[in-house]
Amino acid sequence: DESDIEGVMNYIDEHFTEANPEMFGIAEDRNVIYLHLESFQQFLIDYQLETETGESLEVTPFINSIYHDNDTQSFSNFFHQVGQGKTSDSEMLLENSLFGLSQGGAFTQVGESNTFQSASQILGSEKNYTSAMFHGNVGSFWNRDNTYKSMGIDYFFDDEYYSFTEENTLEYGMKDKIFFKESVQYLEQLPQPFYSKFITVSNHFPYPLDEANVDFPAATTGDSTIDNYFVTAHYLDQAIEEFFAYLKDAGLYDNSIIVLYGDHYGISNSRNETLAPLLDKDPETWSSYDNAMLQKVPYMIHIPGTGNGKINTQYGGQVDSLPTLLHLLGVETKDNILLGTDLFSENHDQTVAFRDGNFVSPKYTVDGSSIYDTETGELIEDPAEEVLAEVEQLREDVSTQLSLSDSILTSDLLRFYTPEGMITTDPADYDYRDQLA
Ligand code: GP9
Ligand code: MN
Repeated sequence: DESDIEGVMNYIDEHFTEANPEMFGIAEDRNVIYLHLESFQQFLIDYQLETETGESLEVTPFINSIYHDNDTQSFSNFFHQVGQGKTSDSEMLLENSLFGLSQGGAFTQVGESNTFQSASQILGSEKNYTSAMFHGNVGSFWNRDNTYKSMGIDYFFDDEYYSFTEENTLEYGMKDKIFFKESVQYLEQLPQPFYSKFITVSNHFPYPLDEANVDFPAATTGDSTIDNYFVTAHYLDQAIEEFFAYLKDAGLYDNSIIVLYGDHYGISNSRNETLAPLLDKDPETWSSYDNAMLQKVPYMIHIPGTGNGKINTQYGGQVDSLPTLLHLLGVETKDNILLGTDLFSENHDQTVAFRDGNFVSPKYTVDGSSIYDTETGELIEDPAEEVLAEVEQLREDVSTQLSLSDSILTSDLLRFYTPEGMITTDPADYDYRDQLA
Protein backbone atom coordinates (compact mmCIF):
# COMPACT_ATOMS: atom_id res chain seq x y z
CA ASP A 1 0.00 0.00 0.00
CA GLU A 2 0.90 3.67 0.12
CA SER A 3 3.28 3.25 3.10
CA ASP A 4 5.47 0.86 1.06
CA ILE A 5 6.73 3.76 -0.98
CA GLU A 6 8.55 4.96 2.16
CA GLY A 7 10.79 1.90 2.19
CA VAL A 8 11.64 2.64 -1.43
CA MET A 9 12.36 6.30 -0.67
CA ASN A 10 14.67 5.35 2.21
CA TYR A 11 16.58 2.97 -0.03
CA ILE A 12 16.92 5.66 -2.69
CA ASP A 13 18.15 8.20 -0.12
CA GLU A 14 20.77 5.78 1.16
CA HIS A 15 21.97 4.61 -2.23
CA PHE A 16 21.94 7.80 -4.27
CA THR A 17 25.39 8.65 -5.59
CA GLU A 18 26.49 12.08 -6.73
CA ALA A 19 27.53 12.39 -10.38
CA ASN A 20 31.20 12.54 -11.27
CA PRO A 21 31.68 16.28 -11.92
CA GLU A 22 33.93 15.54 -14.88
CA MET A 23 31.17 13.62 -16.61
CA PHE A 24 28.03 15.47 -15.54
CA GLY A 25 26.45 17.26 -18.48
CA ILE A 26 29.10 16.33 -21.07
CA ALA A 27 26.32 15.31 -23.47
CA GLU A 28 23.85 18.02 -22.50
CA ASP A 29 21.05 18.61 -25.03
CA ARG A 30 22.30 15.95 -27.41
CA ASN A 31 19.95 13.48 -29.06
CA VAL A 32 20.05 10.06 -27.45
CA ILE A 33 20.25 7.01 -29.70
CA TYR A 34 20.21 3.61 -28.03
CA LEU A 35 21.26 0.78 -30.32
CA HIS A 36 19.95 -2.51 -29.00
CA LEU A 37 22.31 -5.31 -30.03
CA GLU A 38 20.08 -8.37 -29.92
CA SER A 39 21.55 -11.33 -28.00
CA PHE A 40 25.02 -9.85 -28.24
CA GLN A 41 27.52 -11.04 -25.62
CA GLN A 42 30.69 -9.26 -24.64
CA PHE A 43 32.87 -12.18 -25.74
CA LEU A 44 32.17 -11.20 -29.35
CA ILE A 45 34.08 -7.95 -28.82
CA ASP A 46 37.49 -8.30 -30.46
CA TYR A 47 36.76 -11.97 -31.06
CA GLN A 48 38.57 -13.62 -33.97
CA LEU A 49 36.98 -16.72 -35.42
CA GLU A 50 39.46 -19.28 -36.58
CA THR A 51 38.41 -20.76 -39.92
CA GLU A 52 39.07 -24.28 -41.14
CA THR A 53 41.94 -23.03 -43.26
CA GLY A 54 43.57 -21.48 -40.18
CA GLU A 55 42.63 -17.89 -40.95
CA SER A 56 41.48 -15.58 -38.12
CA LEU A 57 38.51 -13.40 -38.98
CA GLU A 58 37.19 -10.53 -36.89
CA VAL A 59 33.47 -11.12 -36.33
CA THR A 60 32.36 -7.58 -35.51
CA PRO A 61 35.00 -5.16 -36.81
CA PHE A 62 32.80 -2.07 -36.75
CA ILE A 63 31.46 -2.54 -33.23
CA ASN A 64 35.03 -3.27 -32.14
CA SER A 65 36.16 0.02 -33.65
CA ILE A 66 33.49 1.82 -31.62
CA TYR A 67 34.58 -0.09 -28.51
CA HIS A 68 38.12 1.22 -28.90
CA ASP A 69 37.24 4.68 -30.21
CA ASN A 70 38.49 7.61 -28.18
CA ASP A 71 35.00 9.12 -28.26
CA THR A 72 33.58 6.03 -26.53
CA GLN A 73 33.22 5.24 -22.85
CA SER A 74 33.26 1.44 -23.04
CA PHE A 75 32.77 -1.05 -20.24
CA SER A 76 34.43 -4.43 -19.93
CA ASN A 77 32.56 -5.68 -16.84
CA PHE A 78 28.96 -4.84 -17.64
CA PHE A 79 26.27 -7.52 -17.24
CA HIS A 80 22.72 -8.07 -18.42
CA GLN A 81 20.21 -8.49 -15.61
CA VAL A 82 17.15 -9.84 -17.38
CA GLY A 83 14.77 -12.60 -16.34
CA GLN A 84 12.15 -14.41 -18.39
CA GLY A 85 11.07 -11.15 -20.02
CA LYS A 86 14.35 -11.18 -22.00
CA THR A 87 14.37 -8.24 -24.44
CA SER A 88 11.49 -6.53 -22.65
CA ASP A 89 13.24 -6.87 -19.27
CA SER A 90 16.30 -5.19 -20.74
CA GLU A 91 13.99 -2.38 -21.82
CA MET A 92 12.46 -2.17 -18.33
CA LEU A 93 15.97 -1.87 -16.92
CA LEU A 94 17.14 0.75 -19.40
CA GLU A 95 13.98 2.84 -19.51
CA ASN A 96 13.25 2.84 -15.78
CA SER A 97 16.21 1.49 -13.80
CA LEU A 98 13.83 -1.22 -12.55
CA PHE A 99 14.15 -4.98 -12.99
CA GLY A 100 11.75 -7.30 -14.74
CA LEU A 101 9.77 -9.65 -12.52
CA SER A 102 10.96 -12.96 -11.11
CA GLN A 103 8.42 -14.84 -13.25
CA GLY A 104 7.20 -14.00 -16.74
CA GLY A 105 7.46 -10.64 -18.44
CA ALA A 106 6.86 -7.39 -16.56
CA PHE A 107 5.76 -5.61 -19.75
CA THR A 108 3.07 -8.23 -20.19
CA GLN A 109 1.95 -8.25 -16.58
CA VAL A 110 2.05 -4.62 -15.49
CA GLY A 111 2.97 -2.62 -18.58
CA GLU A 112 -0.51 -1.50 -19.37
CA SER A 113 -1.75 -0.57 -15.91
CA ASN A 114 1.19 0.86 -13.98
CA THR A 115 2.54 4.33 -13.35
CA PHE A 116 6.08 4.76 -14.62
CA GLN A 117 8.71 7.47 -14.35
CA SER A 118 10.69 6.46 -17.37
CA ALA A 119 13.60 8.01 -19.23
CA SER A 120 11.07 9.48 -21.67
CA GLN A 121 9.04 11.08 -18.91
CA ILE A 122 12.08 12.41 -17.05
CA LEU A 123 13.74 13.82 -20.17
CA GLY A 124 10.44 15.14 -21.50
CA SER A 125 9.78 16.97 -18.23
CA GLU A 126 13.30 18.20 -17.50
CA LYS A 127 14.70 18.92 -20.93
CA ASN A 128 11.81 18.88 -23.35
CA TYR A 129 12.97 15.76 -25.18
CA THR A 130 10.76 13.92 -27.69
CA SER A 131 10.92 10.14 -27.34
CA ALA A 132 10.65 7.43 -29.97
CA MET A 133 11.07 3.67 -30.14
CA PHE A 134 11.87 1.85 -33.39
CA HIS A 135 11.26 -1.86 -33.79
CA GLY A 136 10.52 -3.77 -36.98
CA ASN A 137 8.09 -6.23 -35.44
CA VAL A 138 4.41 -6.24 -34.53
CA GLY A 139 3.80 -3.59 -31.89
CA SER A 140 2.00 -5.95 -29.53
CA PHE A 141 5.02 -8.24 -29.11
CA TRP A 142 5.94 -8.16 -25.39
CA ASN A 143 2.96 -5.80 -24.98
CA ARG A 144 5.19 -2.95 -26.12
CA ASP A 145 2.39 -0.89 -27.63
CA ASN A 146 0.60 -0.60 -24.28
CA THR A 147 3.69 -0.41 -22.12
CA TYR A 148 5.26 2.38 -24.15
CA LYS A 149 2.09 4.45 -23.68
CA SER A 150 2.32 3.95 -19.92
CA MET A 151 5.95 5.05 -20.09
CA GLY A 152 5.03 8.25 -21.89
CA ILE A 153 6.88 7.37 -25.07
CA ASP A 154 5.79 9.81 -27.76
CA TYR A 155 6.37 7.74 -30.89
CA PHE A 156 6.52 4.03 -31.56
CA PHE A 157 7.43 2.89 -35.06
CA ASP A 158 6.44 -0.76 -35.34
CA ASP A 159 5.97 -3.19 -38.26
CA GLU A 160 3.38 -0.96 -39.89
CA TYR A 161 6.00 1.68 -40.60
CA TYR A 162 8.27 -0.71 -42.48
CA SER A 163 8.00 -2.75 -45.66
CA PHE A 164 7.20 -5.79 -43.57
CA THR A 165 7.20 -8.45 -46.28
CA GLU A 166 8.29 -12.04 -46.14
CA GLU A 167 11.40 -11.17 -48.07
CA ASN A 168 12.40 -8.40 -45.67
CA THR A 169 11.79 -10.24 -42.43
CA LEU A 170 12.91 -13.17 -40.35
CA GLU A 171 10.97 -14.75 -37.51
CA TYR A 172 11.31 -11.76 -35.15
CA GLY A 173 10.88 -9.00 -37.68
CA MET A 174 12.70 -6.79 -40.13
CA LYS A 175 16.19 -7.71 -41.21
CA ASP A 176 18.45 -5.23 -39.45
CA LYS A 177 19.92 -3.51 -42.49
CA ILE A 178 16.51 -2.82 -44.01
CA PHE A 179 15.16 -1.84 -40.61
CA PHE A 180 17.81 0.86 -40.13
CA LYS A 181 17.53 2.06 -43.70
CA GLU A 182 13.79 2.57 -43.43
CA SER A 183 14.00 4.11 -39.95
CA VAL A 184 16.01 7.17 -40.92
CA GLN A 185 13.10 8.90 -42.71
CA TYR A 186 11.21 8.97 -39.40
CA LEU A 187 14.16 9.81 -37.22
CA GLU A 188 14.95 12.83 -39.38
CA GLN A 189 11.49 14.25 -38.77
CA LEU A 190 11.57 14.09 -34.98
CA PRO A 191 11.83 17.35 -33.08
CA GLN A 192 15.25 17.59 -31.43
CA PRO A 193 16.53 16.81 -28.93
CA PHE A 194 15.10 13.31 -29.16
CA TYR A 195 15.49 10.21 -27.02
CA SER A 196 15.34 7.09 -29.17
CA LYS A 197 15.98 3.38 -29.22
CA PHE A 198 16.43 0.98 -32.13
CA ILE A 199 15.68 -2.64 -31.33
CA THR A 200 17.36 -5.02 -33.75
CA VAL A 201 16.28 -8.63 -34.28
CA SER A 202 18.42 -10.43 -36.86
CA ASN A 203 20.90 -11.78 -34.32
CA HIS A 204 18.18 -13.71 -32.48
CA PHE A 205 18.09 -17.37 -31.49
CA PRO A 206 18.23 -19.76 -33.37
CA TYR A 207 20.36 -17.50 -35.64
CA PRO A 208 18.80 -18.54 -38.93
CA LEU A 209 20.99 -18.04 -41.93
CA ASP A 210 19.55 -15.70 -44.44
CA GLU A 211 21.39 -16.89 -47.56
CA ALA A 212 21.37 -13.51 -49.29
CA ASN A 213 23.14 -11.97 -46.30
CA VAL A 214 25.73 -14.55 -45.42
CA ASP A 215 29.08 -12.84 -45.54
CA PHE A 216 30.97 -14.70 -42.85
CA PRO A 217 31.85 -18.34 -42.16
CA ALA A 218 30.01 -20.27 -39.48
CA ALA A 219 31.91 -21.85 -36.62
CA THR A 220 32.26 -25.61 -36.72
CA THR A 221 31.28 -26.92 -33.28
CA GLY A 222 28.41 -28.90 -34.78
CA ASP A 223 25.83 -27.00 -32.70
CA SER A 224 24.16 -24.85 -35.33
CA THR A 225 22.99 -22.30 -32.75
CA ILE A 226 26.57 -21.59 -31.75
CA ASP A 227 27.96 -21.91 -35.26
CA ASN A 228 25.56 -19.49 -36.89
CA TYR A 229 25.69 -16.98 -34.04
CA PHE A 230 28.91 -15.60 -35.52
CA VAL A 231 27.33 -15.22 -38.94
CA THR A 232 24.31 -13.26 -37.73
CA ALA A 233 26.45 -11.18 -35.34
CA HIS A 234 28.59 -10.21 -38.32
CA TYR A 235 25.46 -9.16 -40.22
CA LEU A 236 24.37 -7.05 -37.25
CA ASP A 237 27.80 -5.43 -37.19
CA GLN A 238 27.44 -4.42 -40.83
CA ALA A 239 23.95 -3.07 -40.15
CA ILE A 240 25.28 -0.92 -37.30
CA GLU A 241 28.05 0.39 -39.54
CA GLU A 242 25.49 1.37 -42.16
CA PHE A 243 23.38 3.11 -39.54
CA PHE A 244 26.32 5.22 -38.40
CA ALA A 245 26.74 6.30 -42.02
CA TYR A 246 23.04 7.23 -42.23
CA LEU A 247 23.37 9.30 -39.06
CA LYS A 248 26.30 11.18 -40.52
CA ASP A 249 24.46 11.76 -43.82
CA ALA A 250 21.42 13.04 -41.96
CA GLY A 251 23.56 15.44 -39.93
CA LEU A 252 22.48 13.77 -36.71
CA TYR A 253 25.77 12.20 -35.71
CA ASP A 254 27.69 15.08 -34.15
CA ASN A 255 24.93 16.24 -31.83
CA SER A 256 23.99 12.79 -30.57
CA ILE A 257 25.07 10.38 -27.87
CA ILE A 258 24.93 6.82 -29.16
CA VAL A 259 24.67 4.02 -26.63
CA LEU A 260 25.19 0.42 -27.78
CA TYR A 261 24.14 -2.36 -25.43
CA GLY A 262 23.57 -6.10 -25.48
CA ASP A 263 20.17 -7.12 -24.13
CA HIS A 264 21.02 -10.63 -22.86
CA TYR A 265 22.99 -13.79 -23.65
CA GLY A 266 22.69 -15.34 -27.10
CA ILE A 267 24.16 -18.72 -26.18
CA SER A 268 22.37 -20.31 -23.23
CA ASN A 269 24.24 -21.88 -20.30
CA SER A 270 23.33 -25.37 -21.50
CA ARG A 271 25.44 -24.77 -24.61
CA ASN A 272 28.43 -23.15 -22.94
CA GLU A 273 30.50 -26.30 -22.66
CA THR A 274 30.26 -26.67 -26.44
CA LEU A 275 31.22 -23.02 -26.80
CA ALA A 276 34.13 -23.34 -24.34
CA PRO A 277 36.83 -24.48 -26.81
CA LEU A 278 36.12 -21.43 -29.00
CA LEU A 279 36.95 -19.30 -25.95
CA ASP A 280 40.13 -21.28 -25.24
CA LYS A 281 38.48 -22.85 -22.21
CA ASP A 282 38.36 -26.44 -21.09
CA PRO A 283 34.79 -27.82 -21.05
CA GLU A 284 35.89 -30.24 -18.28
CA THR A 285 36.54 -27.44 -15.83
CA TRP A 286 33.65 -25.22 -16.94
CA SER A 287 31.90 -23.81 -13.86
CA SER A 288 29.02 -21.58 -12.86
CA TYR A 289 31.64 -18.84 -12.53
CA ASP A 290 32.25 -19.18 -16.27
CA ASN A 291 28.52 -19.05 -16.92
CA ALA A 292 28.28 -15.87 -14.87
CA MET A 293 31.12 -14.23 -16.81
CA LEU A 294 29.34 -15.05 -20.06
CA GLN A 295 26.48 -12.82 -18.93
CA LYS A 296 28.66 -9.82 -19.75
CA VAL A 297 27.20 -7.72 -22.54
CA PRO A 298 28.50 -4.64 -24.33
CA TYR A 299 27.78 -1.22 -22.96
CA MET A 300 29.39 1.58 -24.93
CA ILE A 301 28.58 5.24 -24.72
CA HIS A 302 29.77 6.95 -27.87
CA ILE A 303 29.88 10.74 -27.62
CA PRO A 304 31.34 12.23 -30.80
CA GLY A 305 33.94 14.91 -30.25
CA THR A 306 34.68 14.24 -26.58
CA GLY A 307 38.02 12.47 -27.07
CA ASN A 308 38.36 11.16 -23.52
CA GLY A 309 36.98 7.72 -24.19
CA LYS A 310 38.40 4.61 -22.56
CA ILE A 311 37.57 1.10 -21.51
CA ASN A 312 36.16 1.39 -18.02
CA THR A 313 36.57 -1.65 -15.80
CA GLN A 314 34.14 -0.97 -12.98
CA TYR A 315 31.40 -3.58 -12.57
CA GLY A 316 27.86 -2.64 -13.44
CA GLY A 317 24.66 -3.77 -15.08
CA GLN A 318 21.68 -2.61 -17.08
CA VAL A 319 19.98 -1.14 -14.00
CA ASP A 320 22.79 1.43 -13.90
CA SER A 321 22.23 2.70 -17.41
CA LEU A 322 19.55 5.32 -16.78
CA PRO A 323 21.21 7.14 -13.85
CA THR A 324 24.46 7.14 -15.86
CA LEU A 325 22.80 8.54 -18.97
CA LEU A 326 20.79 11.19 -17.11
CA HIS A 327 23.93 12.54 -15.46
CA LEU A 328 25.75 12.69 -18.79
CA LEU A 329 22.81 14.70 -20.12
CA GLY A 330 23.05 17.08 -17.18
CA VAL A 331 19.91 15.90 -15.39
CA GLU A 332 19.97 15.64 -11.59
CA THR A 333 18.54 12.38 -10.31
CA LYS A 334 18.37 12.85 -6.55
CA ASP A 335 14.56 12.92 -6.55
CA ASN A 336 14.06 10.05 -8.96
CA ILE A 337 13.32 6.47 -8.04
CA LEU A 338 16.10 4.68 -9.87
CA LEU A 339 17.46 1.45 -8.42
CA GLY A 340 20.85 1.58 -10.14
CA THR A 341 23.71 4.02 -9.69
CA ASP A 342 25.74 6.12 -12.10
CA LEU A 343 28.63 4.00 -13.40
CA PHE A 344 30.94 7.03 -13.31
CA SER A 345 30.12 8.03 -9.73
CA GLU A 346 32.88 7.65 -7.22
CA ASN A 347 30.48 5.68 -5.01
CA HIS A 348 28.91 3.61 -7.77
CA ASP A 349 27.70 0.30 -6.31
CA GLN A 350 29.62 -2.40 -8.15
CA THR A 351 27.55 -5.34 -6.97
CA VAL A 352 25.64 -6.66 -9.95
CA ALA A 353 22.42 -8.54 -9.22
CA PHE A 354 21.18 -11.22 -11.52
CA ARG A 355 17.42 -11.60 -11.65
CA ASP A 356 17.62 -14.96 -9.84
CA GLY A 357 19.37 -13.44 -6.79
CA ASN A 358 22.86 -14.62 -7.70
CA PHE A 359 25.38 -11.87 -8.22
CA VAL A 360 28.83 -10.69 -9.22
CA SER A 361 30.97 -8.16 -7.39
CA PRO A 362 34.58 -7.22 -8.09
CA LYS A 363 35.58 -9.60 -5.27
CA TYR A 364 33.05 -12.43 -5.29
CA THR A 365 30.93 -14.24 -7.83
CA VAL A 366 28.13 -16.10 -6.13
CA ASP A 367 25.95 -18.89 -7.46
CA GLY A 368 23.76 -20.34 -4.72
CA SER A 369 26.13 -21.56 -2.02
CA SER A 370 29.19 -21.49 -4.30
CA ILE A 371 31.49 -18.52 -3.85
CA TYR A 372 34.14 -17.79 -6.46
CA ASP A 373 36.97 -15.32 -6.44
CA THR A 374 35.94 -12.96 -9.24
CA GLU A 375 39.52 -12.14 -10.20
CA THR A 376 40.87 -15.68 -10.46
CA GLY A 377 37.66 -17.63 -11.08
CA GLU A 378 38.68 -20.09 -8.34
CA LEU A 379 36.02 -21.65 -6.15
CA ILE A 380 36.60 -20.64 -2.54
CA GLU A 381 36.48 -24.09 -0.96
CA ASP A 382 36.26 -23.40 2.74
CA PRO A 383 35.29 -19.75 2.99
CA ALA A 384 36.54 -18.03 6.16
CA GLU A 385 33.95 -16.51 8.50
CA GLU A 386 34.72 -13.02 7.28
CA VAL A 387 34.25 -14.05 3.64
CA LEU A 388 30.91 -15.60 4.49
CA ALA A 389 29.88 -12.46 6.35
CA GLU A 390 30.85 -10.24 3.43
CA VAL A 391 29.00 -12.43 0.98
CA GLU A 392 25.90 -12.51 3.19
CA GLN A 393 25.90 -8.73 3.28
CA LEU A 394 26.12 -8.57 -0.51
CA ARG A 395 23.41 -11.18 -0.86
CA GLU A 396 21.16 -9.11 1.34
CA ASP A 397 21.85 -5.94 -0.67
CA VAL A 398 20.98 -7.77 -3.86
CA SER A 399 17.84 -9.24 -2.44
CA THR A 400 16.72 -5.82 -1.17
CA GLN A 401 17.29 -4.22 -4.56
CA LEU A 402 15.32 -6.97 -6.31
CA SER A 403 12.46 -7.06 -3.85
CA LEU A 404 12.03 -3.28 -3.87
CA SER A 405 11.88 -3.44 -7.64
CA ASP A 406 9.25 -6.18 -7.40
CA SER A 407 7.13 -4.23 -4.98
CA ILE A 408 7.35 -1.06 -7.08
CA LEU A 409 6.01 -3.00 -10.04
CA THR A 410 3.56 -5.39 -8.44
CA SER A 411 2.04 -2.78 -6.09
CA ASP A 412 2.28 0.05 -8.62
CA LEU A 413 4.05 2.19 -6.03
CA LEU A 414 5.10 5.05 -8.30
CA ARG A 415 1.50 6.30 -8.29
CA PHE A 416 2.13 7.41 -4.70
CA TYR A 417 5.10 9.67 -5.42
CA THR A 418 5.82 12.21 -8.14
CA PRO A 419 9.23 13.87 -8.25
CA GLU A 420 9.16 17.65 -8.35
CA GLY A 421 8.85 18.96 -11.89
CA MET A 422 7.77 15.61 -13.34
CA ILE A 423 4.94 16.06 -15.84
CA THR A 424 2.60 13.11 -15.44
CA THR A 425 1.35 11.50 -18.62
CA ASP A 426 -1.87 9.67 -19.53
CA PRO A 427 -1.56 6.57 -21.74
CA ALA A 428 -4.88 7.48 -23.36
CA ASP A 429 -3.20 10.52 -24.91
CA TYR A 430 -0.88 8.38 -27.02
CA ASP A 431 -1.70 6.88 -30.37
CA TYR A 432 0.96 5.19 -32.46
CA ARG A 433 -1.02 5.00 -35.70
CA ASP A 434 -0.47 7.51 -38.51
CA GLN A 435 2.52 9.20 -36.91
CA LEU A 436 4.48 11.61 -39.13
CA ALA A 437 2.36 10.35 -42.03
C1 GP9 B 1 10.79 -9.40 -30.56
C2 GP9 B 1 12.13 -9.21 -29.96
C3 GP9 B 1 12.65 -10.48 -29.31
O1 GP9 B 1 10.01 -8.30 -30.86
O2 GP9 B 1 12.32 -8.05 -29.27
O3 GP9 B 1 12.55 -10.57 -27.95
P1 GP9 B 1 13.29 -11.71 -27.11
O4 GP9 B 1 12.81 -13.05 -27.66
O5 GP9 B 1 14.76 -11.56 -27.31
O6 GP9 B 1 12.87 -11.49 -25.72
MN1 MN C 1 16.32 -10.21 -26.95
